[in-house]
Amino acid sequence: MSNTIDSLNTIRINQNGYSVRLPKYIAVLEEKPVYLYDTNDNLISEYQYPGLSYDEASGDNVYMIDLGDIPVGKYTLKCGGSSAGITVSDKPFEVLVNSLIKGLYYQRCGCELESRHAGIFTHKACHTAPAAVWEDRSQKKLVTGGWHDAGDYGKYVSPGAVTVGHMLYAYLLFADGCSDDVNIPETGNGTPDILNEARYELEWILKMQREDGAFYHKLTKDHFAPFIMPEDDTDPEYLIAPSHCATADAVAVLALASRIYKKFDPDFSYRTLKSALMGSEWLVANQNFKPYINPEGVMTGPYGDVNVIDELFWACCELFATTGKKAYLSEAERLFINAKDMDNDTTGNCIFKEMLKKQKTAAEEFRKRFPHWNIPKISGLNTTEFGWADVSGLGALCCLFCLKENAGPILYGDLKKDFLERSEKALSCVNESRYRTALAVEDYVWGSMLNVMNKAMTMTVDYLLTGNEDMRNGALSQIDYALGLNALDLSFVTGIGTRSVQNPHHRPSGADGIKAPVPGFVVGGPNNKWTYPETKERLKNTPAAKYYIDETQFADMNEVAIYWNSPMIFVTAFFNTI
Ligand code: 9MR
Ligand code: ZN
Repeated sequence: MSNTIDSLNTIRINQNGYSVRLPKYIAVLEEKPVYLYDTNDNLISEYQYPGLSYDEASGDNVYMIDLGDIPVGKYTLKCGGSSAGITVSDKPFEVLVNSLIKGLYYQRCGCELESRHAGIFTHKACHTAPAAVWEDRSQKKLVTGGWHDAGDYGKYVSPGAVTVGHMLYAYLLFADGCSDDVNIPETGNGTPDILNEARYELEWILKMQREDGAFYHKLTKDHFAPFIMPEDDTDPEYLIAPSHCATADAVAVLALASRIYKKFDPDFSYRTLKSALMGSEWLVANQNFKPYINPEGVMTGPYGDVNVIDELFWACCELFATTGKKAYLSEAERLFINAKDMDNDTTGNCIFKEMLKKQKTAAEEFRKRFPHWNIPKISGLNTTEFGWADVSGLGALCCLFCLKENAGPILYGDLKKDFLERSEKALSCVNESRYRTALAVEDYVWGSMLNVMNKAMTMTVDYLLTGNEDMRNGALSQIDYALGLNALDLSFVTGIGTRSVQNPHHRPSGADGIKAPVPGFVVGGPNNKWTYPETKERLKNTPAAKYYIDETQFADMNEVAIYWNSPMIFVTAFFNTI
């Protein structure tokens, strides 16, 4: 046995259920028709067998159909010896948005999780001691709060900023889809809960700023904790090295926050803007860019990023949107243009000219030092990327939905064209997969779910711009994938679905003595690219889409992370408005 979760069921469904108003895709792995029955065992429909096709990523032979119009209710699908219960409902996405936001609440650090909010998943206040500055241990600062990043207890500025970015744009674009009451301590305070939860992280990001305006890259111990509860993890924590990428990400998200929170709390809005401006001044005055690498002796997540141009771009877009100062817009334009041709010095009068030069040198140096990282050459900003390393897409959202025509012909017209070209690629990826999964065979990396949700965000945005329903349905298929319509017959979201991940790499889930994992977490998903040797040993030549083990120790596939939850919040909030 190579994989502990091989499924014999030949019908694959969205285990959370289908919307009455949207396509209802299922996948079938048998050369037989499918029958739909109601709860009284009456046959409702028969779906012809259309022929199987070979799915390269999974090695499965499969066919997919849309069940079409079905009234709200519960049904059973049958095919050969397999059966699967499905639900069709009016609002299947609400529970998803809520539990994914609540998942972030469960990551809160520095406070107690009380049973009235956390149910059985309580813990005492954790990581409450002052942290020492790594380079000078005599300097200490109290920097509590924020979310634990993932299965570990580290807290990192860039991943946090990106996660909040997804949530704030979800609110900005789909306020009605961000259902409100998720039962967190702030519930009922007049601010929507998605913003309450995001603010918990923003308050921490504010504390990560040094007096000179720079932001520390991260706040972690020098090693990962064992599988203990967070309050038992009492070894010293450190404020580790300020970085350019962390600073630019913080500037961007704080500038964005300043606009969004203004009507709820003008003081907070002012604080975030002030901090963003201080950060941007530091960036202008300190252009000696060096990609972050862990200092000697630090073993926690690196989140190293060789390119800072996308972070600068996002920051300039948000600063312009918030302050209206033309200089930020011109700089964002120059960055957008220069990214198309980094080899020739088109930087002209760029404010960040020096920083871009340093980035070029650093990229060359890192390509030599770490050839296995496969650092690609920049050929234009990747306007459809929304991950922790490439944030160009967040800048694109600012241009497309906040600035619009005010962004001018380059950052509105050209950027939109670029975005729409890239989203066509996302859709063709969906159409090439027999499971309609937006991953090419080589895309099953550590955190493949980020690739899936990135593409889902991209197609959602394309639909908002064009009204193309193929794009909307492409995005929908990625939600289906995450919830069980996949080669593993497994929901990758804890607590959701009839066959969901049980043993995520998540310290509280492993240490709390409760059998069920903490609910509302998206795991990284199949990964046959950057795997542990023990994983290779177990899975050998298993196809990419099945390269997955639901066991705690396999962080390379089964870890959770805040920035895998948040793009799914964005997409499910959108579908919750339909
Ligand atoms: O999400 C990160 C992924 O893209 C990297 O390939 C991987 C290995 O460096 O690290 C992931 O991030 C982890 C971070 O370094 C530490 N906290 C847990 C994160 C999720 O696995
Ligand atoms: Zn903590």
